[in-house]
Amino acid sequence: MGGNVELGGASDREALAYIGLGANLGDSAAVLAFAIEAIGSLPLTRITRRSSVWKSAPVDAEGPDYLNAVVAASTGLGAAELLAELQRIENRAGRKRPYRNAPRTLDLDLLLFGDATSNDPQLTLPHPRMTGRAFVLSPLAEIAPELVTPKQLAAVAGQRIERLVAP
Ligand code: PH2
Ligand code: MG
Ligand code: MG
Repeated sequence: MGGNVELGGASDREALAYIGLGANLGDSAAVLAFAIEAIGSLPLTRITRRSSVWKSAPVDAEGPDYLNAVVAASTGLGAAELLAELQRIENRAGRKRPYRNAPRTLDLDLLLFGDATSNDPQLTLPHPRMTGRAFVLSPLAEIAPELVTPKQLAAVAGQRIERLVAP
């Protein structure tokens, strides 16, 4: 009973997970709404906070502007289970993976899972690229300002992003 948050299986403890959402193919606003609903409907899981929808220029990627958001979810799932569920939701949204950073109907990235750290290439925690990206930091700062420093935000100030829709 108790102990640290498990990366593997469901535990008797809840973890607060932060999930980054991105989409730039098809009806991205509708897909983000679908994804937030689907995350909140996962077993043992509820959404505790959701950011606005932000529009951002592609970073290290091609195609149309992205819509991005971040949600916080309290979950009794383990990190690996949650990741598998997020990939199932991506697939339900028609996600294809023709090449790295290809335009996508839906991308769900596990950014943080409590205070867990992991070097597993399938699930690195915290997410290794989250701090370099305004499309993660701006919505994250909206719902968890204590997790983002002014210095981190200043470092990505050159990346074009605009807040679109209040939560
Ligand atoms: N996701 C990427 C690569 N580049 N750029 C923006 N603006 N938003 C994203 O969600 C995004 C990206 C890889 O997952
Ligand atoms: Mg991503
Ligand atoms: Mg991803």
